[in-house]
Amino acid sequence: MPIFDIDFETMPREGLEAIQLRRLQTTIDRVYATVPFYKKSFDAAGITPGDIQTLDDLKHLPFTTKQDLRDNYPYGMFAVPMEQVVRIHASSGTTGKPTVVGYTRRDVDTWAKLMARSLSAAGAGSGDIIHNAFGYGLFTGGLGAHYGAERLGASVIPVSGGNTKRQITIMKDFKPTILCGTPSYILHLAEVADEMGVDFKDLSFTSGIFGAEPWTENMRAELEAKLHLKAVDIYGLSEIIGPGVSIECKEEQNGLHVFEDHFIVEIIDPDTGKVLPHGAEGELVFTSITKEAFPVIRYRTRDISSLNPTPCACGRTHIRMTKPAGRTDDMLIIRGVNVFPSQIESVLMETKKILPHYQLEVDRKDNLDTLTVKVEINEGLFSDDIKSLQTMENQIARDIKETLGVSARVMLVEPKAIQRSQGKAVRVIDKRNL
Ligand code: DLL
Repeated sequence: MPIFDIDFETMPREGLEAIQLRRLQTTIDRVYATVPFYKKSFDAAGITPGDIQTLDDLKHLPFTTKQDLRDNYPYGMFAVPMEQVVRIHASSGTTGKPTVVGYTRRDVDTWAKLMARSLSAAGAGSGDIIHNAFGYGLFTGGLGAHYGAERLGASVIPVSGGNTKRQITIMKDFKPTILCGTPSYILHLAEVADEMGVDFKDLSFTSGIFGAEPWTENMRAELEAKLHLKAVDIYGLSEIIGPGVSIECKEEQNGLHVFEDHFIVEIIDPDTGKVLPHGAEGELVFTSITKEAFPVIRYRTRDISSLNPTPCACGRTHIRMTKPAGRTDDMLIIRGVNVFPSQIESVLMETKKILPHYQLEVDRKDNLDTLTVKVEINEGLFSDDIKSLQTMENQIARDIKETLGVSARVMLVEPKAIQRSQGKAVRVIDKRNL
């Protein structure tokens, strides 16, 4: 399959690392001179820009955290004057203030190129019509994919999220070939298509580019079967650039290539901050090495993944990160057992009779955390007698216990009982602090 930026994406590691070092050093010099936060944090760590002589020296630099960005809200981390900033986005900010990020004209251009690479990795080319159901607005998904599609020369339909019935009509009439959106919203699209009597088999999609939230291999299988397309995972975050940090290639669908000529990726132990070797699971940390307005040094994402340096069938030499299982702050600790919502999703999706719409409720009773898993079942089953529903609930609870070691109460609910998302799904309701 053609590679959009063939010279950079398939560059031998030695050349790639030489570029990384040069770009890293330039970025470090620049942030030290222009962003008071970095000058202060490097000084406090006793490091000067001149100390960064090799890529390995990166590990001596202090981390940047979400809290640091909040402390400098809204523009304190910008490395250029506002006159050079042409775009502002913000992260969803589920807790506290959102993180505000800025782009210069060159940053927007870099981002468009990285998203063109991403779409191309998913099999898209200039002849494709891209149905972009990522939300437009402060969220980076919509505009990120939009600019990438235009850069690729494809035709983009800027539908955004919501207005779901109309989206189905557009899919039928405009014949888009590539579908972009969050997996939970795409699942909802599939559900509405079903209700409208539209079969994806009769639509024109070949690839789906899904991301912005964790989703499991089981969910991939379900979406691919329902939508008759190949689904690839796309990952990114506002603080680094938005979508376009990494993506799976359609050939392998196995790990997301990080665009390493623009971002240096590390995996660290979230407790000690120590850099972990390839293959080990830990927290993703990124350093942007080409950003002008909002460069970040060793930004702690709180996302859990691991790195795989083995060569890929697609020809790209950029390292692959495994599908993120979730965020450290989304991890539930139920009676001492750690569990990510996506692990529960995996177990649920093994049960054929239930629908992949679910929500987890965490509460505290008698000083112990409790977990309730609400999951929808299909119409036919819901009219079954109470006893057989209870049997099924118990069976799923047993499966969860056996697979994850966590005790949960399972509640089967009727179709549509769980609110549908237009963007990122709300998977966990935490009632402990209400
Ligand atoms: O979600 C950017 C994006 C848009 C990525 C469209 C992919 C597609 P934020 O709103 O800042 O940016 O949220 C970033 O979402 O730290 C992860 O926790 C999560 N996330 C993003 N992509 C994935 C993914 C966009 N593929 C946060 N798998 C990140 C798992 C993901 N989690």
